[in-house]
Amino acid sequence: DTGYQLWLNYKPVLDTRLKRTYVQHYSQIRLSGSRYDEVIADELKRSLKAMLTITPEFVHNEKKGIQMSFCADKSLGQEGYIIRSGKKGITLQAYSDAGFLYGTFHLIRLIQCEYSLEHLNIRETPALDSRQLNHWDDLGTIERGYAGRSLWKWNDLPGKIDPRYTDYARANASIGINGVILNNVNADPRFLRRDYLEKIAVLAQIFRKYNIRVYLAANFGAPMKPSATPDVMRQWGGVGNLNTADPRNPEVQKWWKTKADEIYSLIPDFGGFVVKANSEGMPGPQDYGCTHADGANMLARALKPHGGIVMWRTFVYNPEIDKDRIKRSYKEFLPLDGMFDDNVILQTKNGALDFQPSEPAQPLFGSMTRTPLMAELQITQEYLGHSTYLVYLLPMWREFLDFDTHCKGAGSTIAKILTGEVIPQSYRAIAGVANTGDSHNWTGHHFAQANWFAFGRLAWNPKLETHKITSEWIKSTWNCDKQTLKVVEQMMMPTWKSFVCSHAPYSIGFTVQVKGHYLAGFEIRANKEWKIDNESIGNDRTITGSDYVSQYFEPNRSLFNDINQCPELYLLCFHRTPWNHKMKSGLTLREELIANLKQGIEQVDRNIELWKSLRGKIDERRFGEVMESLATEKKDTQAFYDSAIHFFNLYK
Ligand code: BDP
Repeated sequence: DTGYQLWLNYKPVLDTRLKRTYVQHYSQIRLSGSRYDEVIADELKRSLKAMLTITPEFVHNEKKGIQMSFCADKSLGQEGYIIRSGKKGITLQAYSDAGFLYGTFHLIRLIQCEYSLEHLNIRETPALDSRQLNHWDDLGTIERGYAGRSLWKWNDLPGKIDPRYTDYARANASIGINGVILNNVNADPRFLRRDYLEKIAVLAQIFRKYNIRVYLAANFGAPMKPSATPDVMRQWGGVGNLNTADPRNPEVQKWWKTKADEIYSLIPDFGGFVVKANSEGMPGPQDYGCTHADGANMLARALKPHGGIVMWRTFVYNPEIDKDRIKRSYKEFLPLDGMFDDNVILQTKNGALDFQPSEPAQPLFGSMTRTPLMAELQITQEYLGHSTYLVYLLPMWREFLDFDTHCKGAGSTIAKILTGEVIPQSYRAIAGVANTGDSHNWTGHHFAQANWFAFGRLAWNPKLETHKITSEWIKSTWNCDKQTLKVVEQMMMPTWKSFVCSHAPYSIGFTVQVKGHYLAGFEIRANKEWKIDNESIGNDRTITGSDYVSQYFEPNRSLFNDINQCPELYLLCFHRTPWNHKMKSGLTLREELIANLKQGIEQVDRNIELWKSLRGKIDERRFGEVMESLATEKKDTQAFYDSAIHFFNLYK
């Protein structure tokens, strides 16, 4: 077993009683006549053959087995479905075509997870409309990608089609992902060139079969001719013929309009653009004295006639805005609230710093009330051990989604903000920076597949229980054996916390080397990005410090401001804390921090033992590969620990 099948690793059902019931129900299937019938039938044939050794019969009128049909329940929307079981069999109903696609994967999951078919009464609608994977792919390589090269074979497209594109789409559809941004936010303008658009159209055609829309990251400087492009874009050059990308310039506006028309002529359901502008050297409207809103609106107007959207990123940290980097994005974007066109949505990272192992939630969530905000999470483990470490990210995302902003009183969690329950959202969306590549198992580490899976399931339903997501991943990826389930879950669940404790404790900020973001870089980061000396450690962001706390609503502001009430997970983000500060554990900060640094090593040691206990229960290849990853993780985590201990011991 190579891991290529991901969680669509259809295995024979071993329990004979269960198998009999499944066979009874799944042998005859009446399709609904939806646009997705072909892929639905394909997936059912493939999965039922592998799991039940049957080939289902697709019938027309029979009233037994599985019956799929349209229903009049409008509240199911574009993608929702109902599954019920009764005496006559199982019904799958939907109001719109895509409901059958997602409902089918649910039906398959019932078998994969060996659920009972009795009294099924399932009603599912996605809490977020747009659930996207952001690929940070360049033309071949992947920025912050740790699982090989890009999945998109640009040299082969449009003529030669890798079967992997379909498998990628199947995997995504099975967890509810319905949007794919094909390229890096540090966008190479060439993706907007005709020859690339033709290649992209082929991918769009494959993905469309699985209800997945294609989007592109657009470079704001694209309309310029190569000789006119500013220094920051020298590495690429524009792909247009203009001397400027000024959003007020009619020629520029026309260029984008024509480009949008061209894209839609090739890809009628194109989703839109994601844009990283005036951030880390990328060109943007501020180069011409215009605001982010001016820039976003100009692009939005080009897409508007076609129904496309602009996802404008808020990841900016212009040093002129504030001395404290963490405050800059909020300060730049909040004054623009209400100035964006109605097809612009701001894409905001979970934290205000940058995808750190732990961070308090970005205070823009809840603060922007007249502009839709979508969350950007990072599935690829840029700051969390790349694809070497086993770190399960679901607990981290849970922490973020459950973060109570208090923007409209207690219970104004980020999850509820995203779903529009707190502030109306005209677009409800979430994106995850993909961790895929062309390695045989897609994600490098077999366990990193779980992060892709969990992201999709969470995007569909941010309230879905952690244990449910985790156990379903384990059962459908590995097997349904009780011990496997228990042991694998035991391995996964503590890893985020142990990683935080051992690599970036109490939300201190960056701790890794500037290049690579993997090896320890305490010396380089400390004093430049955070403070440490013999008395104390951490950043003073209280009211008397940088006053970052004031970007939060009460009571968070006061809680975070008070060293004795601030959640310890965020302590060093908000407080310059004396080493002898008493922690809840009764230990001093120094004692606890030092003791906790060992958690990484202890966790990997425990995981090695736990994994060994599964020998024989897991196929040999994956067993061995995970063992190898754990061994490397052990070595690297030890090296990290040695650097950390050495560093912290300099201050006492
Ligand atoms: C940082 C990454 C960098 C990305 C940037 C972004 O190191 O590769 O380009 O975020 O999100 O975390 O724009």
